[in-house]
Amino acid sequence: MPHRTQMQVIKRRLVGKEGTERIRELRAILGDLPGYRNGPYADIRKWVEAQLEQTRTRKRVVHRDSVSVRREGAAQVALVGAPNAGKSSLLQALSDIQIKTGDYAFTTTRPVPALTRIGGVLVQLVEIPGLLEGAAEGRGGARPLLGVLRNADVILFCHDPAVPVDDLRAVMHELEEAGIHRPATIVATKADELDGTGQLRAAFPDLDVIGVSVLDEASLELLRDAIWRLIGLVRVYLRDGGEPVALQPPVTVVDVANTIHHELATRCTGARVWGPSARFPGQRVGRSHSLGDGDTVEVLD
Ligand SMILES: Nc1nc2c(ncn2[C@@H]2O[C@H](COP(=O)(O)OP(=O)(O)OP(=O)(O)O)[C@@H](O)[C@H]2O)c(=O)[nH]1
Ligand SMILES: [Mg+2]
Repeated sequence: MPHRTQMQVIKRRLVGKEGTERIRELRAILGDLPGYRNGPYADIRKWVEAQLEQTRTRKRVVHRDSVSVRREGAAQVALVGAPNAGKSSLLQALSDIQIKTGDYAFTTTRPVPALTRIGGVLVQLVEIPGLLEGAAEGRGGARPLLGVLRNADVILFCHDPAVPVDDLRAVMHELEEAGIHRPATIVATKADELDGTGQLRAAFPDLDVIGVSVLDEASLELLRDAIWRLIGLVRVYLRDGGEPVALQPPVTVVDVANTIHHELATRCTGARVWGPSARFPGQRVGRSHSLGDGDTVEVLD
């Protein structure tokens, strides 16, 4: 095979391959090459070896930065705040799954995901370790955490009112520097010890503040409601049961039918509705009726 063609074949073998897969392919290519010390084949060998080195470096870099969290559920909520603010405790208290916090005690650079249900809809919570200081300038190895935050739909700023509000300001400042703006609420944690809502409202007049204690189930329920409002999706329950659907507003009867089956969306004539958007329980509405959060529908065809 002429060496030019050989080069094309090699490049084609590498298309779309990254990381371990690319390394494996490059090794195989090296094995296939004739072992001339000079001439075009020696040049090709040199090129492949350089590629191998580059790919290895790239793989290491990607690895170091990959603290990413696989998205699950209808939305992702990031819990940020200074160390000891009570983030892990909140995550535990809100999630269905028991997280072994001990497992993460010394891996503080890793975000911790947990799933919770809010009104039946799965929502992912992610604790961001309190290491954000200097993150925007890439200090403290916290830069990848900003990447995780960029993926989040909403942010809960967690703050222990027993410590100065400047700690929270510092965290907010990092997000500001990084250009990360998300719908957010401040959670004044450990409310059983100290009611910090007044102090925090005064310090951050633009944000909602909610006092929460992990010992007080009612406060956790209010927090769930607040999170759902921040997320801003519309939950619709189906009359015959099953998982509720969560959609970006505005949500019509057709949108809901579409989540069940495309055909149903085409042929549906309307729905019967119970809940916030219905004038009375079981109201008959048309295809383009705009549904509200918490509605229950029976799609008619
Ligand atoms: N009284 C009371 N203590 C709490 C509450 N929430 C958390 N704590 C305590 O606050 C301390 C810190 O809680 P964590 O949940 O570990 O805080 P964190 O923000 O995850 O801390 P780091 O992961 O170290 O950044 C622990 O000793 C908790 O028991 C609460 O609602 N009430
Ligand atoms: Mg923690």
